[in-house]
Parts: sequence; structure tokens; C-alpha cells
Amino acid sequence: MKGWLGNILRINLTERKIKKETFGEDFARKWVGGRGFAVKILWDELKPGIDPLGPENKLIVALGPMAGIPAPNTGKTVVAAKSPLTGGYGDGNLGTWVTEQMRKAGYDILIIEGASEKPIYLYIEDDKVQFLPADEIWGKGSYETQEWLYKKYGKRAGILTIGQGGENKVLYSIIRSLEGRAGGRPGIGAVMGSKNLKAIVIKGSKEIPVADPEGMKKVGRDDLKKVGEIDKKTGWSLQGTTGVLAWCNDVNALPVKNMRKTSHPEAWRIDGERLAQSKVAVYGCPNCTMKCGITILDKEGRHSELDYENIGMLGSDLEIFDFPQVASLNYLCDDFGIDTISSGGVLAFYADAIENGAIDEDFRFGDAEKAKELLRKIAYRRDEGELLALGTKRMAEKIGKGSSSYAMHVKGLEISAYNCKFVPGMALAYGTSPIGAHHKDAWVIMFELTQTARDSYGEEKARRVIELQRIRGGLFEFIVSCRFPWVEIGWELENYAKYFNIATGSNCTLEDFWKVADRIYNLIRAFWVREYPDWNRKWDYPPAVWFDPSNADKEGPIAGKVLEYDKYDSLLDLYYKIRGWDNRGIPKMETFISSGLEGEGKELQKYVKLE
Ligand code: PTT
Ligand code: SF4
Repeated sequence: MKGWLGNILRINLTERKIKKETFGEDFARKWVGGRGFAVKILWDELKPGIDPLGPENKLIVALGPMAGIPAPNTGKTVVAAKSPLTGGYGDGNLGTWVTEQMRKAGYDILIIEGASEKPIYLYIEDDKVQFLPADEIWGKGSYETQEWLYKKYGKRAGILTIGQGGENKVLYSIIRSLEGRAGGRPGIGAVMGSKNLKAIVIKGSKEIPVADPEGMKKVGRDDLKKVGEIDKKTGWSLQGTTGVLAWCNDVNALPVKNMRKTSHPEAWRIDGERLAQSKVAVYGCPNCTMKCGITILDKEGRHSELDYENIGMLGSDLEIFDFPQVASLNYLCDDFGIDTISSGGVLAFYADAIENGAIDEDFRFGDAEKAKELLRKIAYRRDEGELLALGTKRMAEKIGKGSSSYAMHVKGLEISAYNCKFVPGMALAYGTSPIGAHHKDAWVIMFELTQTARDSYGEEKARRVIELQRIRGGLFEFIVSCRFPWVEIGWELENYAKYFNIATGSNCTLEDFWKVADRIYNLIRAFWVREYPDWNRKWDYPPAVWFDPSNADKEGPIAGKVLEYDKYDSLLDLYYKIRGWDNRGIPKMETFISSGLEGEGKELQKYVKLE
């Protein structure tokens, strides 16, 4: 087998034992890597109903055949587990030296199971695995932890770490790497914390085998350079993801005030242009020639790396339009290792619930200092931080008084920074995202608002959402490569088939990739349904407040407009039909069979009746 090593390193933290396992070409080709490997292993190895924060949950670190090869933007790694935030499948994708070092150490997949009695970190160097005491870093923020590990193992070591959020099992804790990389929005950091695992450090010294070494060298020489050159000619290199903020404000899709408003006259204060003017550094992932981690100084003078999502959720959604303050909130989330999107969503929901009289506390939109204090309380689960650490869905259940209708989440995961009060296709993308409301799988909003009628609930939108899910949630998550060259500078998708074929000695086309993508989507959906056998289409609905006429904008281009239930339902029907899912949103038996998942379909039938 070329392209994959075929090696799994299974690490049991309870018993402090390791086991080296292998997989064959059938498994490799069927699931390819990253998200594909992760969902298959979690499906096979987790009993439904287990506590995501118990030792039965498993943390998967999974690479794909692109890992460590010199093609554009290949420094990405998938981390996955059963999510403590949603109870369903959860994953994230972050830039890290782990990608290269893990392959050089000889592994495609790490499976971390059990839980250590005491805080530890793992040091993996080729065949050697050490369980080391984490006393000196437990309780520390992720920046200090990284520094400590850099000093011991060097800056090129692959390092994944959690902050205090993960240690204290804040349900939306993430895993950190490098200066500003973060991954695993649905609480994958909390899973690591529940295992008393502060960090994973990995170093390798072996060759990464590729089927066509000469072809690979040429790609490394030519394509990496070309991507860098194109990037320098675009606005992307100046503003990174943040260029989209001004656009969202213009098209009334900006999250403002817990997404109750869709634009704000002060938004320009935190837009991409202002960010570019204040830039002090740019960071990025390994093997990237279009680095996008634009960094400014926060209120306290620290480096804080900002993306659009961070600014939208910690800035406009909280009505904080002071850039250094937004950067401080972002810095704290990074240091504590908690997700910026969910943190912003949680604080906005809290302020909204207070304003609505559902809860009697003291926090107002626009109060940056209090927001910082609350983030600290969340990370340590102190005072009201205990409630806020649970995420908006559980908060609303505890607060009651109708607050669930404006708790901005889907399936328990907070919505990222696109306000879909009147953007039906993007609302569908959130509704059907495989980890809860994340924009990563189908960022359809740009297509929708520039190339279709905004008020259409037509098939073109359902088709485009699926097409994007195949590309972004499929291809880029299973070959495991950053999607930005394709999204931002138009780097052709065919290139990825080329890289894959060079690495693995295959002759695959994009059509072959879409089949893998659909297989992965069907199995992720099966994972959710097995966890929640009372599954119905309501799981795929966006929040009720987006359908509420009293929440419509009072003025401006979308005044009086909100989503409509009957039309959203028919859009969902179109989506299900194309996917081969029934009207509850569950894959039909014939769909399982045609995507090579007959066994998995039969297994699911033990929990629900399949059509
Ligand atoms: C990603 C999600 C995003 S998506 C952002 S900003 W974005 C937030 N970033 C956070 C952060 O930072 N710190 C923090 N404490 N929490 C954060 N939560 C949010 O997490 C990220 C880039 C970005 S920046 C995006 S879109 C693209 N995402 C990719 C993806 O998902 N897959 C892929 N194949 N390529 C991608 N390329 C881009 O990578 P999650 P990263 Mg992240 C500080 O991981 O869990 O998917 O959540 O990975 O290495 O930081 O790169 O406008
Ligand atoms: Fe990382 Fe940004 Fe480069 Fe993608 S474009 S690999 S997210 S630095």
C-alpha cells in the first residue's frame, strides 16, 4: 500500500499500555483518512449511550494521505470523539506539526482510550511512547503549556494541548496547537481533559512513503510556489478570513446582539481593513504559502490572532466594536482553550436572556470587561461560569421561560458567524451540518446571496449545499488538507485528485471522492441516530427565532422578512431526497447498501426502523 502507512497506535491511558495495529488497503480506500477514519472507528468501537466525558469515549487523531507531503496547505489534522456538547459525532480540523511528525513517527491514526488517574502528557517518538507527569503544566493556559513543551521538545515537535477549559470540561473546549490554531469545536478538548491528558507531543524520523516521489517533488517545487504567488495578488493575503465581515454587514447577515440584528453602523470598526491596518504579525499552519493568521495587539498588549468567526461572535454579536477588546476576548478563549464561536454565542445568549427578564443577572451587550470576567469564570467553572460552561442549549433548558427559542444552536452546537434570519440555504447548511451548526461543511451563503434569489427555497440551494458538503465536509476532511486555496484563490479541485493519485498511486477522479464523501455523511448521520433513536427532522431545524416574525428586522433591505417553516420543510425534503434519506432525515436501507454500508445499516436497524 502506498500513500498510507497502514498503522494505528492505540494508547490506553487507564492501563498505560499501547498496542500497534494495522489496517489494509480496503479500509484505506473506503474511508481515505481524517474524518472518514474517525467516524468509522467511533461507530465500530463506541457503545451508544456512553458518557462522552467518561473513559469509554475515545479521542481519535487522524491523518490522511496528504499528511506531511509537500503539496499546498497540507499541515492539517483531524481530531474527533463523541461530543460532550451535542452527544453526537464531533470533530475539528487544525493546523499543526503533528500532521508531519505523526506520519514520520509511522502512524496514520492515534486512538486514545481510557483515562489516566493523574494528569499526564504523552510523548511519542517513533516507536517509543511515554506517559509523563503533567504536574508542571496542569492548570496552566495553553500558551504557557506550549512554551514549556517547546523548550523541552523544540518548536518543530507536533504538539496538541488543552487549556483550563478542557481540564475543567467546559463542554465547548477545543484543542490548541501552534500560535493560533484551534480545533474540535464540539468539546473535543473536554474529552482530552476528561482523560486527564494535558498534551500530546509527537516526533518522528522516518520517511513518508509516496507512490510517485518524483511527481511529488515537482508538486512541492511548482504548486506550493504558485499558490503563494496567486495569494500575494489577492486581498486575502491582507485581511485573511476577516474580509467577509464588511460583506456580511452589507448583506444583512452579520451576527449582532445574539443574532437579533443583522447589521450595525459600528461594524466598520472591527472589519478586515481595520485589522490589516493594525496587523503586527501573521502566523499559519505548516506547509502553507498563504498564511492567514492575522495578528493584532489586544487591550493588554498581547498577540491575538483573529479570524472572521472570532470577530463576528466575540465582537458584533456581543455589540463590542472595540478591536483591542475583541482581541482580548479572543486571546482568553485561546489561552483557556475554549471555542471562540461558542463562547461568543453563550455570552450573547446570556445577555439576551438577562435583557428579556428570563434570568436576573448583571451582564449587558457591549460590556467587554464583564465579558472577560465571564470567560475566566467559564474556564474555571466558577459562579455563573458553571451554567455558561454548558453551552446555550443546556443553559436554555435550565433557564426556561421561553429562552430556548433564542438559544442560537443546532443540535447543541452554537451557530457560527452568519446570521440566517433571512438566508434559507445557509440555514439549511447549519441545519444539516454533521457536527451541529458549523459553517465549515457548506458555506453556501456567498453563492446564495450573489447567484440565486435570496427568498428562494428551490432545489438549486439544496443541491449546492450537498455539493459543498461533498467538497468541504468530504474531500478536504478525508484527504485532510486546508480548503482555503480552493475557497479563497480558486485553486482547482482537480489538483487534489492529482495530489492524491501521486501520493497513493491511484487513478481516482473527483466523482470517486464524492462517493466517499456521501458514505461518510451517511455513517455520521447513522452515528447520531443510533445515539438518539427518537430522531426526527426537527433535529435539522435552525433556531425558532429565525422563523419568528416579531424578530424580523424593522428597517433595511430585509425588513419584515424571516424564514418560513413550510418552505424550509420543503427545502429539507429536497435535501433528503437527493441524499436518499427518509422524511425523518435517516438514510434509507438502499442508501446504506449503495454506499457500501450494508452492515452499518443493519446495525442501525436494531435501534430504528429503516425505510
Ligand atoms: C474551526 C473554527 C473556526 S473556523 C474558527 S475561525 W475560521 C474559530 N477559531 C478559533 C480559534 O482561533 N481559537 C479558539 N479558541 N476557538 C476557535 N474556534 C473557531 O473554530 C482554521 C482555518 C479556518 S479559520 C478555517 S474557517 C478553515 N477551516 C478548515 C476546516 O475546517 N477544514 C479544512 N480542511 N481546512 C480548513 N481551513 C481553514 O482553517 P475547527 P485552524 Mg480550526 C485561533 O478547527 O474545529 O474545525 O473549528 O483549525 O488550524 O485553527 O485553522 O474563519
Ligand atoms: Fe492554515 Fe490559513 Fe494556511 Fe489554511 S491558509 S493552511 S488555515 S495558515
